[in-house]
Amino acid sequence: MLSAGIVGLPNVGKSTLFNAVTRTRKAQAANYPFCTIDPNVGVVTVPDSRLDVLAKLSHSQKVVPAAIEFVDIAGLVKGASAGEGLGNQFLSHIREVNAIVQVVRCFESGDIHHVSGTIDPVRDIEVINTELVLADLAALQKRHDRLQKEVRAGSKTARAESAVIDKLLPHLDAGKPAITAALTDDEKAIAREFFLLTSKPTIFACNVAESELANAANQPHVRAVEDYARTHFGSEAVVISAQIESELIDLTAAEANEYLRDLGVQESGVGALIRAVYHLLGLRTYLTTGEKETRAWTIREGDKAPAAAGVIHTDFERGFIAAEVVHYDDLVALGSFAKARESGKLRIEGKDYVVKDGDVVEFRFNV
Ligand SMILES: Nc1nc2c(ncn2[C@@H]2O[C@H](COP(=O)(O)OP(=O)(O)OP(=O)(O)O)[C@@H](O)[C@H]2O)c(=O)[nH]1
Ligand SMILES: [Mg+2]
Repeated sequence: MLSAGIVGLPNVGKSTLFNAVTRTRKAQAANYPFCTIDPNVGVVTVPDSRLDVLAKLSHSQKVVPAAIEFVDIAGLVKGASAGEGLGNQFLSHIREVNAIVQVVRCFESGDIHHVSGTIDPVRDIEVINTELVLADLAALQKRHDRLQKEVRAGSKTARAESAVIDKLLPHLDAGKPAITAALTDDEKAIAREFFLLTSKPTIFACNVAESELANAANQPHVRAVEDYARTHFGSEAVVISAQIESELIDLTAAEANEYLRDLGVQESGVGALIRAVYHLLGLRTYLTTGEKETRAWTIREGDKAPAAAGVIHTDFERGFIAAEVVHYDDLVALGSFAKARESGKLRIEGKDYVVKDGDVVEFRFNV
């Protein structure tokens, strides 16, 4: 299962957010830095309103949503790449995840200690990024030095690797994450093998005060983080109040909605965060539906029908014949499979078909 790591300075609300996202109290959240040492891991289902609609249409007995893993990682501080504050050990936990959710403190509170004393989200992001970049620089430099003997001996692969490193080093030296380096697809494939911390897709979670949640889009700290995410990472920021979200855990859905309405908020931010991470990981959902169950299956963007079938069972991929496909929007608009078939929206697709997010699929296979 693909995973997202929750990363940030100490005491910014990472464990609080982890508990909210996983709807548990598994992670200890407390008002002191380095409360978390060992990572907390939890599986999170991806909210998808399409599932209940399909389940109703098919009279399904159960619904199975998609899932991803969240990992709550210890706080990083300045100097982590050089081993400060258990730095190297924490960095290795980040290395194992597929994407990063960087939690940035945007809430003012005299009670909650901030390791740098003041609220300045962009400074905080730069502290974290500097450590990740420095760790990558050290790893690349070491790899570069190690490769030179093979390069001199005429190894083609060593030369290709070394050339990619030569491109990455000045980029990282300028403080930029590896993910924004201009590399060709071939170079990217080589760079993937370096397992760099800054090559992981990253989004930023602005942890705002509960009083600011309703009007967060205009909050200057949030604007600054959004701007930074766009210009430095080509990515986005989501707004969340970890504190409120963690208080919703014990409420029923109706109670939670009422509580949020009182705060002037439409929807809990956790659902939006989970969906954003799912997309950030390059994941897409196709659906199956029947009397037994309605289910979301996770594929990667660009996967073809046989690979998508293989997610259900390897036999489905090996014996793949065809896929009967109708898009969710068409199926719901028309109201039934029979109508979808009549109107030609239910098609038979072959092995080169690229499965789309929201396709409702039935596979034909032979084993
Ligand atoms: N007022 C307020 N307090 C918060 C918010 N989010 C977290 N806190 C508090 O901040 C403190 C630190 O929260 P944690 O979730 O433990 O922070 P962390 O980032 O996991 O900290 P480390 O594991 O030490 O790196 C706790 O006392 C939380 O209750 C928030 O949105 N508003
Ligand atoms: Mg923590």
